[in-house]
Amino acid sequence: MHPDFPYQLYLVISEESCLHYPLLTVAEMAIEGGVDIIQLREKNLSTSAFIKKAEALKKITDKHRIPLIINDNLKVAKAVDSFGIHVGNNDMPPTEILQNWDKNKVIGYSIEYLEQLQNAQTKAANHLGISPIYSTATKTDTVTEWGLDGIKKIRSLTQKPLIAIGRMDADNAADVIKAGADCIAVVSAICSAEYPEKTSKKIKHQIQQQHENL
Ligand code: TZP
Ligand code: MG
Repeated sequence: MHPDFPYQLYLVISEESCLHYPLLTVAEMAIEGGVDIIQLREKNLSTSAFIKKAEALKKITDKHRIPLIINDNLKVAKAVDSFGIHVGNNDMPPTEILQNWDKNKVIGYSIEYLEQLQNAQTKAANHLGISPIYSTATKTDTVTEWGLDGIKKIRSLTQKPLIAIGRMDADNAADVIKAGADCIAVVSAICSAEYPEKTSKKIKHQIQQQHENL
């Protein structure tokens, strides 16, 4: 476990990705199964609807004492006083967030190109998403597939906490941790599962077992 990011299984959730139960139900089930940080990623909501959903989800994350991250909307993040925010390469840059939000807030930044590791945005971020490890139908506007070699490469170039995202599941989680990721972020494998709690438990078990082996 990375000392600056003590979370191993990161759920990235949207209403659209939840197939069998409403978002709040999936979130509760996933937490029961071992998810230890949650990001709300809603791409098609108005800011006011996004805030409403974030408020409802924050009640659950607060109850379970786990951090809530808001995807790509500083207004929403501020409105619900979330633990942090996650931004991509084409979103509000981390340097700007630093200037406009409390200094104790946590900023995640997605790495799509190796060159980003040298920029001021990576420096300003607290942790990095490696995006995507494998191509996925959940996000199609991506640049490359990092694969395990990409994780190893990025691991050799930065000490920051690394979160692997993109088609992560119980079958590939251990290899991704072994390659150098600190945490696994999941959308579909959990949100579209018939038993989100059971699936989360399985993935968490794979991650923990691999961390113990390292
Ligand atoms: N960023 C890179 S891949 C991705 C995001 C948000 C989606 C991952 O979704 P899934 O369903 O876990 O492959
Ligand atoms: Mg984005």
